[in-house]
Amino acid sequence: GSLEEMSLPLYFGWFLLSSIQDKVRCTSMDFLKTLDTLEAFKKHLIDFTGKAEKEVDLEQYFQAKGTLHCTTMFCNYGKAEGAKEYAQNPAVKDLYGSAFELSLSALFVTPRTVGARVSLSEEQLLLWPADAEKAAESAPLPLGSRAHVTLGCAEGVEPLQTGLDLLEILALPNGELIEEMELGSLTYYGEGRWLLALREPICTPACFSSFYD
Ligand code: ACK
Repeated sequence: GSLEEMSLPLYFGWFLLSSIQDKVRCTSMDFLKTLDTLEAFKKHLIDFTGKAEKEVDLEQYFQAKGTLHCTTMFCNYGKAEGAKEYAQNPAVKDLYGSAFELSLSALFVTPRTVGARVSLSEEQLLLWPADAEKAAESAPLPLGSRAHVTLGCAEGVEPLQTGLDLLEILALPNGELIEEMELGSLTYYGEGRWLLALREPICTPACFSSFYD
């Protein structure tokens, strides 16, 4: 009935501890600041601006989107396909409210979004919907490939885009290794798509819970 549907959240996910959120935001800002100054980035500026001569301030270009989290299942209060089944999954019920440690293994930037890739453990994959990667237009990607934390979106872009951008990057066979930075190795995938594989993944405590607007 409709009352039952109402009790489903907007989404389920892991919510980063607030003290770590600041650390992650700082790391991402540092990365954007550095990327902005690289000659290799300037060479491809047109991907972001549409004009070769125009400058871009990446820190201003992206807007933060609420509390940092990694969405497992977007339920849209029960309107999304499979929402009810997900909420009834025994793993979801058992692990609801539990603490986890998430591993952020890469940062990525496109003209639309900036995000962190999340590498899920076997246990965390129990909470991952089987069809999350179906949105990829490429050949199927491994379960959990889409897992991410949205760090910011360009004007007019919805956070839904971040996971799609990540899938798009992961589906590309080979990027161009640009340089070894302090944080890790930076690869360019064309069309303004950049990925920094972190030398040391950022480990962050996170609570598996849900969000109602
Ligand atoms: O950054 P995100 O993972 O992308 O977190 C937000 C959250 O749900 C609330 O909007 C994500 N989201 C929105 N729509 C969808 C969708 N259709 N499929 C998967 N995730 C979605 C969004």
